[in-house]
Amino acid sequence: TQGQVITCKDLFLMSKAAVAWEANKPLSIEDVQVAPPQAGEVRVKILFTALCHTDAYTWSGKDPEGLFPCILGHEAAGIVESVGEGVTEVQPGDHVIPCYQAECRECKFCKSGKTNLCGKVRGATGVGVMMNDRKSRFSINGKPIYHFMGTSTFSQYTVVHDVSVAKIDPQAPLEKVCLLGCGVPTGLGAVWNTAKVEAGSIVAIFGLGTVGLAVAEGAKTAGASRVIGIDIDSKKFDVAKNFGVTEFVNPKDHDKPIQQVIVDLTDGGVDYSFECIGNVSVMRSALECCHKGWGTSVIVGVAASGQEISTRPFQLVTGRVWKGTAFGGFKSRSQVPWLVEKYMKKEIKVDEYITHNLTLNEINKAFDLMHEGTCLRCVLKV
Ligand code: NAD
Ligand code: AHE
Ligand code: ZN
Repeated sequence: TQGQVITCKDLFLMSKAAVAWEANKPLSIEDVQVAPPQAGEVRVKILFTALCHTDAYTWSGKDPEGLFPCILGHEAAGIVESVGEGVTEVQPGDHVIPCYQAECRECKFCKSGKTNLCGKVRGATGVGVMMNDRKSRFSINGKPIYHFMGTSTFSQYTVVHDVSVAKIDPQAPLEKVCLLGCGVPTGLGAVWNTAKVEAGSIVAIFGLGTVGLAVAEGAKTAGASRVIGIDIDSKKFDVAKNFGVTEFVNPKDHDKPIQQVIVDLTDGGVDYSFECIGNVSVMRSALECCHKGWGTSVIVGVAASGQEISTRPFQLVTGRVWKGTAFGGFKSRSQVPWLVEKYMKKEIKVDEYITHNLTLNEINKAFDLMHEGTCLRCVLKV
Protein backbone atom coordinates (compact mmCIF):
# COMPACT_ATOMS: atom_id res chain seq x y z
CA THR A 1 0.00 0.00 0.00
CA GLN A 2 3.03 2.30 0.06
CA GLY A 3 2.62 4.68 -2.90
CA GLN A 4 5.65 6.42 -4.30
CA VAL A 5 5.42 10.14 -3.58
CA ILE A 6 7.24 12.70 -5.66
CA THR A 7 7.11 16.22 -4.26
CA CYS A 8 6.33 18.80 -6.89
CA LYS A 9 4.73 21.61 -4.94
CA ASP A 10 4.93 24.15 -7.76
CA LEU A 11 3.77 21.88 -10.55
CA PHE A 12 0.36 21.19 -11.96
CA LEU A 13 -0.27 17.44 -11.97
CA MET A 14 -2.37 15.33 -14.30
CA SER A 15 -4.62 13.00 -12.38
CA LYS A 16 -7.16 10.36 -13.33
CA ALA A 17 -10.40 11.25 -11.62
CA ALA A 18 -14.05 10.16 -11.76
CA VAL A 19 -15.95 13.26 -12.80
CA ALA A 20 -19.67 13.69 -12.14
CA TRP A 21 -20.64 15.95 -15.05
CA GLU A 22 -24.28 16.10 -14.06
CA ALA A 23 -26.73 14.52 -11.63
CA ASN A 24 -27.29 10.80 -12.18
CA LYS A 25 -25.17 10.64 -15.32
CA PRO A 26 -22.55 7.84 -15.03
CA LEU A 27 -19.23 9.15 -13.73
CA SER A 28 -16.52 9.38 -16.34
CA ILE A 29 -12.81 8.81 -15.79
CA GLU A 30 -11.03 11.90 -17.03
CA ASP A 31 -7.53 13.39 -17.04
CA VAL A 32 -7.89 16.26 -14.63
CA GLN A 33 -5.33 18.96 -14.02
CA VAL A 34 -4.65 19.44 -10.32
CA ALA A 35 -3.15 22.79 -9.35
CA PRO A 36 -0.40 23.09 -6.73
CA PRO A 37 -1.48 23.59 -3.11
CA GLN A 38 -1.68 27.24 -2.10
CA ALA A 39 -1.03 28.61 1.39
CA GLY A 40 -2.66 26.42 4.01
CA GLU A 41 -3.38 23.64 1.50
CA VAL A 42 -2.19 20.08 1.09
CA ARG A 43 -2.05 18.01 -2.10
CA VAL A 44 -2.68 14.35 -1.38
CA LYS A 45 -2.08 11.26 -3.50
CA ILE A 46 -5.21 9.21 -2.82
CA LEU A 47 -4.45 5.48 -2.76
CA PHE A 48 -7.78 4.04 -1.64
CA THR A 49 -11.28 5.43 -1.44
CA ALA A 50 -14.56 3.87 -0.41
CA LEU A 51 -18.05 4.95 -1.45
CA CYS A 52 -20.56 6.21 1.11
CA HIS A 53 -24.28 6.60 0.65
CA THR A 54 -23.78 10.40 0.86
CA ASP A 55 -21.80 10.34 -2.42
CA ALA A 56 -24.80 8.67 -4.07
CA TYR A 57 -27.09 11.23 -2.46
CA THR A 58 -25.21 14.21 -3.91
CA TRP A 59 -24.82 12.49 -7.27
CA SER A 60 -28.64 11.99 -7.31
CA GLY A 61 -29.10 15.76 -7.51
CA LYS A 62 -31.04 15.93 -4.22
CA ASP A 63 -28.28 17.64 -2.22
CA PRO A 64 -28.85 21.41 -2.08
CA GLU A 65 -25.06 21.78 -1.89
CA GLY A 66 -24.45 19.50 -4.87
CA LEU A 67 -22.67 21.31 -7.72
CA PHE A 68 -21.75 19.89 -11.11
CA PRO A 69 -19.34 19.08 -12.62
CA CYS A 70 -17.59 17.85 -9.52
CA ILE A 71 -15.33 15.15 -8.14
CA LEU A 72 -17.17 13.27 -5.40
CA GLY A 73 -15.68 11.05 -2.66
CA HIS A 74 -14.97 11.61 1.02
CA GLU A 75 -13.96 8.28 2.64
CA ALA A 76 -10.32 7.72 1.74
CA ALA A 77 -6.66 7.44 2.66
CA GLY A 78 -3.49 8.56 0.96
CA ILE A 79 -0.06 10.13 1.21
CA VAL A 80 0.83 13.82 1.25
CA GLU A 81 2.46 14.74 -2.07
CA SER A 82 3.20 18.41 -1.40
CA VAL A 83 2.17 21.22 0.92
CA GLY A 84 1.54 24.92 0.46
CA GLU A 85 3.07 27.82 2.36
CA GLY A 86 2.56 27.85 6.12
CA VAL A 87 1.52 24.21 6.42
CA THR A 88 3.27 22.84 9.49
CA GLU A 89 1.34 19.82 10.70
CA VAL A 90 1.86 17.52 7.73
CA GLN A 91 4.69 17.08 5.24
CA PRO A 92 5.27 15.12 2.02
CA GLY A 93 5.25 11.39 2.72
CA ASP A 94 2.88 11.55 5.69
CA HIS A 95 0.03 9.05 5.61
CA VAL A 96 -3.28 10.83 5.96
CA ILE A 97 -7.05 10.56 5.97
CA PRO A 98 -8.93 13.54 4.44
CA CYS A 99 -11.58 14.90 6.80
CA TYR A 100 -14.77 16.44 5.42
CA GLN A 101 -15.46 17.78 8.86
CA ALA A 102 -12.50 20.11 9.45
CA GLU A 103 -10.90 20.95 12.81
CA CYS A 104 -9.03 24.28 12.94
CA ARG A 105 -8.89 24.53 16.78
CA GLU A 106 -9.29 28.32 16.49
CA CYS A 107 -12.83 29.10 15.39
CA LYS A 108 -15.84 29.72 17.63
CA PHE A 109 -17.07 26.16 17.03
CA CYS A 110 -13.74 24.46 17.76
CA LYS A 111 -13.16 26.58 20.86
CA SER A 112 -16.65 25.97 22.24
CA GLY A 113 -15.88 22.42 23.33
CA LYS A 114 -19.54 21.72 22.57
CA THR A 115 -19.31 20.47 19.00
CA ASN A 116 -17.05 18.85 16.44
CA LEU A 117 -18.31 21.17 13.70
CA CYS A 118 -15.67 23.63 12.50
CA GLY A 119 -16.43 26.94 10.82
CA LYS A 120 -13.07 27.79 9.27
CA VAL A 121 -13.48 26.38 5.77
CA ARG A 122 -17.13 25.29 5.75
CA GLY A 123 -18.19 28.30 3.67
CA ALA A 124 -15.88 27.21 0.87
CA THR A 125 -16.37 23.43 1.08
CA GLY A 126 -20.13 23.87 0.75
CA VAL A 127 -19.70 25.62 -2.59
CA GLY A 128 -16.98 23.40 -4.06
CA VAL A 129 -13.99 25.75 -3.85
CA MET A 130 -10.88 26.44 -1.74
CA MET A 131 -10.85 29.20 0.88
CA ASN A 132 -7.86 31.21 -0.36
CA ASP A 133 -9.15 32.40 -3.72
CA ARG A 134 -12.64 30.82 -3.77
CA LYS A 135 -11.51 28.79 -6.80
CA SER A 136 -11.19 25.11 -7.60
CA ARG A 137 -7.81 23.39 -7.92
CA PHE A 138 -9.27 20.93 -10.47
CA SER A 139 -9.73 21.69 -14.16
CA ILE A 140 -10.16 20.00 -17.53
CA ASN A 141 -8.97 22.05 -20.53
CA GLY A 142 -9.26 25.16 -18.40
CA LYS A 143 -12.83 24.39 -17.24
CA PRO A 144 -13.06 24.27 -13.44
CA ILE A 145 -14.41 21.12 -11.80
CA TYR A 146 -15.90 21.66 -8.35
CA HIS A 147 -14.53 20.11 -5.16
CA PHE A 148 -16.93 18.09 -2.95
CA MET A 149 -17.10 18.19 0.86
CA GLY A 150 -13.55 19.61 0.87
CA THR A 151 -12.20 16.15 0.03
CA SER A 152 -12.91 14.96 -3.58
CA THR A 153 -11.29 11.59 -3.13
CA PHE A 154 -12.42 9.95 -6.39
CA SER A 155 -9.16 11.23 -7.86
CA GLN A 156 -5.51 10.14 -7.87
CA TYR A 157 -4.60 13.59 -6.52
CA THR A 158 -6.71 16.00 -4.54
CA VAL A 159 -6.13 19.30 -2.75
CA VAL A 160 -7.53 19.79 0.75
CA HIS A 161 -7.29 22.47 3.43
CA ASP A 162 -4.66 21.75 6.06
CA VAL A 163 -7.41 21.79 8.70
CA SER A 164 -9.09 18.94 6.79
CA VAL A 165 -6.42 16.30 6.94
CA ALA A 166 -5.51 13.87 9.74
CA LYS A 167 -2.00 12.42 9.96
CA ILE A 168 -2.10 8.73 10.85
CA ASP A 169 0.22 5.88 11.79
CA PRO A 170 2.26 5.01 8.67
CA GLN A 171 2.00 1.32 9.59
CA ALA A 172 -1.79 1.36 9.20
CA PRO A 173 -3.07 -0.40 6.05
CA LEU A 174 -4.51 2.41 3.92
CA GLU A 175 -6.78 0.01 2.02
CA LYS A 176 -8.62 -0.63 5.29
CA VAL A 177 -8.37 2.55 7.36
CA CYS A 178 -9.80 4.63 4.50
CA LEU A 179 -13.15 3.65 6.08
CA LEU A 180 -12.24 5.75 9.10
CA GLY A 181 -12.88 8.82 6.95
CA CYS A 182 -16.65 8.55 7.39
CA GLY A 183 -19.08 5.68 7.96
CA VAL A 184 -17.49 3.72 10.80
CA PRO A 185 -16.59 6.74 13.00
CA THR A 186 -20.04 8.21 12.34
CA GLY A 187 -21.80 5.16 13.75
CA LEU A 188 -19.43 4.62 16.67
CA GLY A 189 -19.43 8.29 17.58
CA ALA A 190 -23.21 8.61 17.36
CA VAL A 191 -23.31 6.15 20.28
CA TRP A 192 -20.23 7.17 22.25
CA ASN A 193 -20.23 10.96 21.76
CA THR A 194 -23.71 12.07 20.75
CA ALA A 195 -26.05 9.72 22.63
CA LYS A 196 -23.55 8.61 25.29
CA VAL A 197 -25.28 5.25 25.63
CA GLU A 198 -24.89 3.71 29.11
CA ALA A 199 -24.39 0.04 29.97
CA GLY A 200 -27.68 -1.83 30.22
CA SER A 201 -29.49 0.44 27.72
CA ILE A 202 -31.97 -0.81 25.14
CA VAL A 203 -31.02 0.48 21.68
CA ALA A 204 -32.94 0.49 18.37
CA ILE A 205 -31.16 1.02 15.05
CA PHE A 206 -33.13 1.87 11.91
CA GLY A 207 -31.11 0.91 8.81
CA LEU A 208 -28.36 -1.71 8.92
CA GLY A 209 -25.89 -0.41 6.34
CA THR A 210 -22.33 0.43 7.38
CA VAL A 211 -23.44 3.36 9.54
CA GLY A 212 -26.15 1.37 11.33
CA LEU A 213 -23.80 -1.57 11.89
CA ALA A 214 -21.18 0.75 13.35
CA VAL A 215 -23.89 2.05 15.69
CA ALA A 216 -24.47 -1.59 16.70
CA GLU A 217 -20.78 -2.09 17.32
CA GLY A 218 -20.67 1.09 19.40
CA ALA A 219 -23.73 0.00 21.38
CA LYS A 220 -22.24 -3.40 22.07
CA THR A 221 -18.98 -1.91 23.36
CA ALA A 222 -21.00 0.54 25.48
CA GLY A 223 -22.65 -2.46 27.16
CA ALA A 224 -26.18 -2.14 25.75
CA SER A 225 -28.39 -4.98 26.99
CA ARG A 226 -30.49 -5.21 23.81
CA VAL A 227 -29.66 -3.95 20.33
CA ILE A 228 -32.70 -4.10 18.06
CA GLY A 229 -31.92 -3.83 14.35
CA ILE A 230 -34.70 -2.67 12.03
CA ASP A 231 -34.36 -3.02 8.25
CA ILE A 232 -36.69 -3.71 5.34
CA ASP A 233 -34.10 -6.15 3.98
CA SER A 234 -34.18 -9.35 6.08
CA LYS A 235 -30.85 -10.48 4.60
CA LYS A 236 -29.23 -7.84 6.81
CA PHE A 237 -29.81 -9.75 10.04
CA ASP A 238 -27.21 -12.49 9.61
CA VAL A 239 -24.40 -10.03 9.09
CA ALA A 240 -25.80 -7.64 11.73
CA LYS A 241 -25.44 -10.30 14.45
CA ASN A 242 -21.67 -10.11 14.01
CA PHE A 243 -21.74 -6.39 14.81
CA GLY A 244 -23.79 -6.72 18.00
CA VAL A 245 -27.44 -6.67 16.87
CA THR A 246 -29.31 -9.02 19.20
CA GLU A 247 -32.83 -8.85 17.70
CA PHE A 248 -34.14 -8.11 14.25
CA VAL A 249 -37.40 -6.55 13.15
CA ASN A 250 -38.56 -6.14 9.55
CA PRO A 251 -41.31 -3.48 9.37
CA LYS A 252 -42.76 -5.37 6.39
CA ASP A 253 -43.64 -8.29 8.71
CA HIS A 254 -45.98 -6.09 10.79
CA ASP A 255 -49.31 -4.34 10.24
CA LYS A 256 -48.81 -1.92 13.14
CA PRO A 257 -46.63 1.18 12.76
CA ILE A 258 -43.03 0.21 13.46
CA GLN A 259 -42.80 2.54 16.48
CA GLN A 260 -45.69 0.66 18.10
CA VAL A 261 -43.99 -2.68 17.38
CA ILE A 262 -40.82 -1.49 19.12
CA VAL A 263 -42.70 0.04 22.07
CA ASP A 264 -44.54 -3.26 22.59
CA LEU A 265 -41.29 -5.22 22.42
CA THR A 266 -39.56 -3.06 25.02
CA ASP A 267 -42.04 -2.37 27.82
CA GLY A 268 -42.70 1.21 26.76
CA GLY A 269 -39.88 2.08 24.41
CA VAL A 270 -36.12 2.13 23.93
CA ASP A 271 -33.55 4.22 25.78
CA TYR A 272 -31.81 5.23 22.56
CA SER A 273 -32.68 5.03 18.87
CA PHE A 274 -30.65 5.89 15.79
CA GLU A 275 -31.94 6.67 12.29
CA CYS A 276 -29.29 5.54 9.78
CA ILE A 277 -31.25 5.75 6.51
CA GLY A 278 -32.10 9.37 5.66
CA ASN A 279 -35.89 8.82 5.58
CA VAL A 280 -37.90 11.50 7.40
CA SER A 281 -40.86 9.25 8.15
CA VAL A 282 -38.49 6.69 9.72
CA MET A 283 -36.94 9.57 11.72
CA ARG A 284 -40.38 10.14 13.23
CA SER A 285 -40.76 6.43 14.04
CA ALA A 286 -37.30 6.41 15.60
CA LEU A 287 -38.25 9.28 17.90
CA GLU A 288 -41.64 7.86 18.79
CA CYS A 289 -40.30 4.41 19.71
CA CYS A 290 -38.28 6.04 22.51
CA HIS A 291 -39.30 5.62 26.13
CA LYS A 292 -41.40 8.38 27.67
CA GLY A 293 -39.43 10.57 30.06
CA TRP A 294 -35.91 9.95 28.82
CA GLY A 295 -35.62 8.19 25.45
CA THR A 296 -33.20 9.89 23.04
CA SER A 297 -33.26 9.58 19.27
CA VAL A 298 -30.26 10.48 17.12
CA ILE A 299 -30.64 11.40 13.45
CA VAL A 300 -27.65 10.17 11.48
CA GLY A 301 -29.16 9.69 8.01
CA VAL A 302 -29.03 12.54 5.50
CA ALA A 303 -32.43 13.47 4.04
CA ALA A 304 -32.91 15.11 0.67
CA SER A 305 -33.46 18.79 0.01
CA GLY A 306 -37.01 19.86 0.83
CA GLN A 307 -37.66 17.03 3.29
CA GLU A 308 -38.76 17.97 6.80
CA ILE A 309 -39.23 16.09 10.04
CA SER A 310 -42.39 16.24 12.12
CA THR A 311 -43.89 14.81 15.28
CA ARG A 312 -46.41 15.88 17.90
CA PRO A 313 -44.62 18.34 20.22
CA PHE A 314 -46.17 16.26 23.03
CA GLN A 315 -43.52 13.64 22.23
CA LEU A 316 -40.86 16.10 23.38
CA VAL A 317 -42.95 17.61 26.18
CA THR A 318 -43.10 14.13 27.63
CA GLY A 319 -39.36 13.80 27.77
CA ARG A 320 -38.15 12.33 24.52
CA VAL A 321 -35.07 14.06 23.08
CA TRP A 322 -34.30 14.53 19.38
CA LYS A 323 -30.64 14.99 18.39
CA GLY A 324 -28.45 14.75 15.30
CA THR A 325 -24.82 13.95 14.64
CA ALA A 326 -22.20 14.81 12.01
CA PHE A 327 -19.17 12.50 11.78
CA GLY A 328 -20.32 10.99 15.07
CA GLY A 329 -19.26 14.07 16.99
CA PHE A 330 -15.58 13.17 16.55
CA LYS A 331 -13.06 16.00 16.30
CA SER A 332 -11.50 14.90 13.06
CA ARG A 333 -7.81 15.80 13.12
CA SER A 334 -7.48 14.95 16.81
CA GLN A 335 -9.50 11.78 16.91
CA VAL A 336 -9.13 10.04 13.53
CA PRO A 337 -5.52 9.08 14.41
CA TRP A 338 -6.87 7.69 17.72
CA LEU A 339 -9.46 5.63 15.84
CA VAL A 340 -6.69 4.30 13.60
CA GLU A 341 -4.77 3.25 16.73
CA LYS A 342 -7.87 1.53 18.11
CA TYR A 343 -8.14 -0.39 14.84
CA MET A 344 -4.45 -1.34 14.97
CA LYS A 345 -5.02 -2.69 18.52
CA LYS A 346 -8.05 -4.62 17.19
CA GLU A 347 -10.38 -2.68 19.49
CA ILE A 348 -12.71 -1.67 16.64
CA LYS A 349 -13.73 -3.48 13.47
CA VAL A 350 -12.95 -2.06 10.03
CA ASP A 351 -12.13 -4.98 7.70
CA GLU A 352 -15.53 -6.51 8.40
CA TYR A 353 -17.34 -3.64 6.67
CA ILE A 354 -15.42 -4.11 3.41
CA THR A 355 -17.45 -6.47 1.24
CA HIS A 356 -16.08 -5.50 -2.19
CA ASN A 357 -12.81 -4.27 -3.72
CA LEU A 358 -12.63 -2.67 -7.18
CA THR A 359 -10.56 -0.03 -8.97
CA LEU A 360 -11.34 3.64 -9.67
CA ASN A 361 -12.05 2.68 -13.30
CA GLU A 362 -14.90 0.49 -12.05
CA ILE A 363 -16.56 3.20 -9.98
CA ASN A 364 -19.94 3.03 -11.73
CA LYS A 365 -20.10 -0.68 -10.94
CA ALA A 366 -19.29 0.21 -7.33
CA PHE A 367 -22.27 2.61 -7.23
CA ASP A 368 -24.49 -0.15 -8.64
CA LEU A 369 -23.28 -2.50 -5.91
CA MET A 370 -24.24 0.03 -3.26
CA HIS A 371 -27.87 -0.57 -4.09
CA GLU A 372 -27.51 -4.31 -3.60
CA GLY A 373 -28.19 -5.54 -0.08
CA THR A 374 -24.94 -7.50 0.08
CA CYS A 375 -22.63 -4.50 -0.26
CA LEU A 376 -21.56 -2.61 2.85
CA ARG A 377 -18.43 -0.79 1.75
CA CYS A 378 -16.67 -1.13 -1.60
CA VAL A 379 -13.05 0.04 -1.51
CA LEU A 380 -11.56 1.32 -4.76
CA LYS A 381 -7.84 1.14 -5.48
CA VAL A 382 -7.11 4.55 -6.96
P1 NAD B 1 -26.81 2.22 3.34
O1 NAD B 1 -27.61 2.53 2.15
O2 NAD B 1 -25.69 1.24 3.21
O3 NAD B 1 -27.78 1.64 4.50
C1 NAD B 1 -29.12 2.01 4.65
C2 NAD B 1 -29.92 0.81 5.17
O4 NAD B 1 -31.26 1.24 5.43
C3 NAD B 1 -30.04 -0.36 4.19
O5 NAD B 1 -29.69 -1.57 4.85
C4 NAD B 1 -31.51 -0.36 3.77
O6 NAD B 1 -32.01 -1.67 3.50
C5 NAD B 1 -32.16 0.23 5.01
N1 NAD B 1 -33.47 0.87 4.77
C6 NAD B 1 -33.86 1.64 3.72
N2 NAD B 1 -35.13 2.08 3.90
C7 NAD B 1 -35.55 1.58 5.08
C8 NAD B 1 -36.76 1.70 5.84
N3 NAD B 1 -37.78 2.41 5.39
N4 NAD B 1 -36.83 1.07 7.04
C9 NAD B 1 -35.79 0.33 7.50
N5 NAD B 1 -34.62 0.19 6.84
C10 NAD B 1 -34.50 0.81 5.64
O7 NAD B 1 -26.27 3.60 3.89
P2 NAD B 1 -25.04 3.99 4.86
O8 NAD B 1 -23.80 4.22 4.06
O9 NAD B 1 -25.01 3.08 6.02
O10 NAD B 1 -25.55 5.46 5.32
C11 NAD B 1 -26.74 5.60 6.04
C12 NAD B 1 -27.19 7.05 6.08
O11 NAD B 1 -26.28 7.80 6.88
C13 NAD B 1 -27.22 7.74 4.72
O12 NAD B 1 -28.32 8.63 4.71
C14 NAD B 1 -25.93 8.56 4.72
O13 NAD B 1 -26.00 9.64 3.85
C15 NAD B 1 -25.86 8.96 6.17
N6 NAD B 1 -24.55 9.35 6.71
C16 NAD B 1 -24.55 10.38 7.61
C17 NAD B 1 -23.38 10.76 8.22
C18 NAD B 1 -23.36 11.86 9.22
O14 NAD B 1 -22.29 12.37 9.54
N7 NAD B 1 -24.51 12.26 9.75
C19 NAD B 1 -22.18 10.09 7.88
C20 NAD B 1 -22.24 9.02 6.98
C21 NAD B 1 -23.43 8.65 6.39
N1 AHE C 1 -24.96 19.02 1.78
C1 AHE C 1 -25.87 18.21 2.51
C2 AHE C 1 -25.35 17.98 3.92
C3 AHE C 1 -25.19 16.58 4.11
C4 AHE C 1 -24.73 16.28 5.54
O1 AHE C 1 -25.47 16.46 6.50
N2 AHE C 1 -23.51 15.82 5.65
C5 AHE C 1 -22.99 15.29 6.91
C6 AHE C 1 -21.95 14.31 6.59
S1 AHE C 1 -22.55 12.96 5.64
C7 AHE C 1 -21.18 12.06 5.39
O2 AHE C 1 -21.48 10.92 4.73
C8 AHE C 1 -22.33 16.38 7.74
O3 AHE C 1 -21.26 16.26 8.27
N3 AHE C 1 -23.03 17.47 7.92
C9 AHE C 1 -22.51 18.61 8.62
C10 AHE C 1 -21.93 19.60 7.64
O4 AHE C 1 -21.30 20.55 8.09
O5 AHE C 1 -22.11 19.39 6.43
C11 AHE C 1 -27.24 18.82 2.58
O6 AHE C 1 -28.19 18.05 2.65
O7 AHE C 1 -27.32 20.05 2.56
ZN1 ZN D 1 -20.03 9.48 4.25
